[in-house]
Amino acid sequence: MTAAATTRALREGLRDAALERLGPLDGAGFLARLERVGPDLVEALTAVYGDRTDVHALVSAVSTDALEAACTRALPLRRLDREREVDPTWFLSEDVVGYVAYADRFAGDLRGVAERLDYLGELGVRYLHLMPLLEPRAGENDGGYAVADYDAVDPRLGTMHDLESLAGAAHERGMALCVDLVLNHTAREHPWAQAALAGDPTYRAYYRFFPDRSEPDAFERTLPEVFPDMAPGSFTYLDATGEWVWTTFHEFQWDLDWSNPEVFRAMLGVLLRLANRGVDVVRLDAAPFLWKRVGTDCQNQPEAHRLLQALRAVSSLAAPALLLKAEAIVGPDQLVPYLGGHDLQRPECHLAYDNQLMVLLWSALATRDARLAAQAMGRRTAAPTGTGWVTYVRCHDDIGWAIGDEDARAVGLEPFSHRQFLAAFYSGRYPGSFASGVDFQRNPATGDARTSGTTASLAGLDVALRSGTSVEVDAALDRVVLLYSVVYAFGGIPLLYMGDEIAMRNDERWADEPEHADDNRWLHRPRMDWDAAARRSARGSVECRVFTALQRLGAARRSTESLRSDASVRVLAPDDTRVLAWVRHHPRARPVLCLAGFSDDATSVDVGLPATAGVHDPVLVHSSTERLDVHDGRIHLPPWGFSWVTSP
Ligand code: OTU
Repeated sequence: MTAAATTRALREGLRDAALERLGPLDGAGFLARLERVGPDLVEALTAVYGDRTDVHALVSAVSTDALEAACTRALPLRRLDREREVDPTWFLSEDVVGYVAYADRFAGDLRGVAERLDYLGELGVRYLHLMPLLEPRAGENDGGYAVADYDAVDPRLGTMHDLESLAGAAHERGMALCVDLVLNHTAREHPWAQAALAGDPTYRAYYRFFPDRSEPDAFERTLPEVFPDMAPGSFTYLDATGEWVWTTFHEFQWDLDWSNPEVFRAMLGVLLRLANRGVDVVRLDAAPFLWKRVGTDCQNQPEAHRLLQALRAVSSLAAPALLLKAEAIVGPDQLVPYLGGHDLQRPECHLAYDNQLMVLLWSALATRDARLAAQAMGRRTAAPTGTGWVTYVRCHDDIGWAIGDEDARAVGLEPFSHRQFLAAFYSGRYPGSFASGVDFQRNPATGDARTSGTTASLAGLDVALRSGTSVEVDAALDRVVLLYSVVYAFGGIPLLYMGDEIAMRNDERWADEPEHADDNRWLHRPRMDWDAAARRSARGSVECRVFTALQRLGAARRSTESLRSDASVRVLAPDDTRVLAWVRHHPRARPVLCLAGFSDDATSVDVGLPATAGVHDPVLVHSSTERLDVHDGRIHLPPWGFSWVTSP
């Protein structure tokens, strides 16, 4: 049967139930969506499971799951479904700014977060990502990425009811809630894993067990190690059964076997239940790792994309308001496919992390040279229509120095030594560095090192406060704001990482908690300093300067349609190599030229540059000085300054 014929049969099969249970309007909507996404679903599941299961039965089972989920969806969420079907690019609007926080570290628990929504409102936040909040295993849990129960909230944070109330309170303010879904692995304490350990064949088939080292050895010949230092290897020996189990990350995080269609269905259930609690965006953790293939690095395999396409099809059937966000920290050519930009052009995730921009900005900051960023961002394929990036300066993870070899060579850098330089610079080892981060997971075998540290500390605030000169403090704060200016204007939902808005520095006491002691990423996961936050209204304070600057960036973005996340971006080549220049354009609005000066000194570009980007007689949108400084035929930026201009 063709995918279209299978879809027709499905539609006929579900017709009466949909109309009766959802009512004539929502029922018709469901059937219309089924008609639209059905072929994608059938093709994706056939590609993955066609040779091991009856795909027709599988598709029919998951469509029935979707109908069940649609029927139990609360009225306010069904209303959101309708609104977002009318305005499917709502999340790409110029007024969407994101904020990322651990619920406990930000506000104690979920109720505490609900009480802090006004604070987020001051920053214009319309998208709140709370770090993993489902019930983790006891003890060490990788910051919540080792889930023991997907249907319960971590009791230290509250209950499912609190999560629903928080989502409701957020929606009342036009704010969307993003929650993590850890779908590559479960905690070994999860009931599925426990049943597998006890020998239950159904659940043994949820994971990947090996009787000896032969297959693990074969895989490890091409598998990179994610945590070479704290969790070497990708397999863990089980004393209880004398077997090996696949554990890409820690030994307590067991990789699910997505080649088993039951795993797909079980995780789909988790996804749909989260959507029905009121979650708007699901962050799909470690998405590249879902499919394993011997002889490869077991990331970005075609089947991993097909699985995401299938999840997208079913979720848009059951809960059309829901967005999927890929967490794929991979190279530039592997990244765009997570947004559906591949030869198939199938809907996949709505959002993906722009880790490229993040890494390139830190590189420009260290080298005082924007050419590498321009080279790499300039050749990247655009995000497909209806999708977008989340752009960010820092997140809860380390920075992996993912500079492409080709891009480095194109601007005359030796790739390996440039990555080494960046790790050395940001750990403060490099002479003259302003940064004070630390190495994360130095790998003696490959020489690779990644970096931990907060935005402010990596941008030089600790060093500046220690040396005590106000010029250096100014420079550090200017660097923080400069990085955020790019993230607010380059294209994508800008994400503010908790504490950055008040320039919080490294948490020097990160190792005090024994279960964090071997993971220095906790250096940049501080507890919110509300005393410091209170100084955001004290003029001249560090907190006030950064907080106010971010408010202004948000306000300028909100008033500029060409800064929408789905407006096009074109990178330019200004005559000053320290300046990153790009133009944003939306067919309904005037183009905006953005400049970011990566230098301790003033920089400038030829006054003719705006015209080459379609911006004539430029007027100011926003800049670090709130002025447009044009003289002697050049547009001038102060040290670490930025400027956004448009046509009158
Ligand atoms: C993610 O990161 C989370 O962000 C981490 O905090 C978790 O420890 C990890 O998953 C395991 O759940 O390799 O170095 O391409 O880069 O999934 C962090 C995606 C990681 C990976 C990413 C992973």
